[in-house]
Amino acid sequence: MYQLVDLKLLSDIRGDLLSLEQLKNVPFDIKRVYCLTKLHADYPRGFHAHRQLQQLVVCLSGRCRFVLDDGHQKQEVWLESASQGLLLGSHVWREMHNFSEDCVLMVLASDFYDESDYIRDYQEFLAITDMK
Ligand code: T46
Repeated sequence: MYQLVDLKLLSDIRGDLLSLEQLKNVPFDIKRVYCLTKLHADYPRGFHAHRQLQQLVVCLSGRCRFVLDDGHQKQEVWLESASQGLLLGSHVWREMHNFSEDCVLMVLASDFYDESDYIRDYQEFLAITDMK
């Protein structure tokens, strides 16, 4: 349903440097990068799946909890380090909860933004995963 990818931080006394390269430590061509900032614990996000999109989510600062669902089972993952990326493929319902005040998420995506790739209705998601 998901994979946690180890990402090497180049750390020294000056801080940490994280380098992400397509088809090296990111297993797809990167067409888009977006960031989620100024997040709030009271306002969970996500609540959708994607038909095709692959994404790698990196928590650059703070922490948050992902609830992932493949239509058959749910799993929970905390992201709290830039040294681990959460790899999400298609047909995984995702919810993001419990953002810390300093949480910053960076997401690398395999395609451009396309609203028609989203499944935002949970019943539709269940019907699609049931047919798979
Ligand atoms: C995902 C999770 C982890 C754009 O116009 N361009 C973009 O690249 C994105 C990502 C979103 N949008 C628009 C679509 C909505 O009108 O921005 C608005 C907020 O997006 P959304 O409600 O989908 O945001 P999240 O945080 O619930 O979900 C986002 C991604 O959309 C989604 O692909 O997997 O982060």
